[in-house]
Amino acid sequence: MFTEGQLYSPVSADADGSVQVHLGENHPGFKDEAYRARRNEIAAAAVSWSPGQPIPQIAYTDQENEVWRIVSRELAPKHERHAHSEYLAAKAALKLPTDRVPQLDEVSALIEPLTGWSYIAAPGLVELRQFYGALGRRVFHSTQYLRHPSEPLYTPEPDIIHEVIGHGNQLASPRFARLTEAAGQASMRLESEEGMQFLADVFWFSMEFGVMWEDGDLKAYGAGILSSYGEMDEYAQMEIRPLDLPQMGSINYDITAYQPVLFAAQNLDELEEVVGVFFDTCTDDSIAALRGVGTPA
Ligand code: TIH
Ligand code: FE2
Repeated sequence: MFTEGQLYSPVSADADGSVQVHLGENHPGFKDEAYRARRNEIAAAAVSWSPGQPIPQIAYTDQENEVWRIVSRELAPKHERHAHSEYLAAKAALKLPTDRVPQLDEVSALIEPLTGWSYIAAPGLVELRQFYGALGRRVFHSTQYLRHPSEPLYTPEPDIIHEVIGHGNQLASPRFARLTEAAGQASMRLESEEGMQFLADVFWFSMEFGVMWEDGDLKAYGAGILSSYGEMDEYAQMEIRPLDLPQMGSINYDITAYQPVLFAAQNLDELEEVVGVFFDTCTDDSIAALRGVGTPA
């Protein structure tokens, strides 16, 4: 469960159709009027979109494309050094543009032939059940805005760089795609809020912030590490624990800072055997047992 901060800035839509994104005081764009107006504009496109319509096209500005270029350029050598080979192979197969922000339907057209996933637009936070339910159908809800240009190396708030460079490259791997889909399908079996939260937390410490041993080195495969060139420099120095479902599903964490505790799989087979089998088989009852709150005998 996360105890500090909120992942996405809240979005509100008025009856007159105006959409507002409420950036917190600590957001680097809080005092930047032009950035705020742009966030409102991009959120409005997603708010007025509905399934079946063409994905909103965003005319990215030179400054936004520049942020994408800077982050792509900084991430490239760090991926080579620190990303797990499964992610690197998927990234090489996907071939995202590095010089400009892609449209979400372009991202879908690249991923679909590889693993069948597609991207749809989200204004910001998507309710847990809706987000995971879509994962179960191989659909990824993605924001379309970019992080503030003053802090390209890390943002606590997921942006299109995180969703596409982090998750998109990951979802281009059949094995990571399968794990993600299994998490989505698990959500449809769970009725309790506690079960749903536990699932989301196991997902956080695997597909978002997972690390894995490979040839004696600790590599990253989590999308949240792989979209931040700041966090890529730090993760290997954090406290590294072996995979442990009860811990992964219940420790408290702060989403606004580099993750100080990470869970490492021995290899991809172990990730599938522990986290994959959990996603494939979990029920409200099995999660209650993992949480140590099983029905008394
Ligand atoms: N911290 C990530 C980044 O800077 O790209 C974004 C996030 C991933 C998961 C939570 S926040
Ligand atoms: Fe994410």
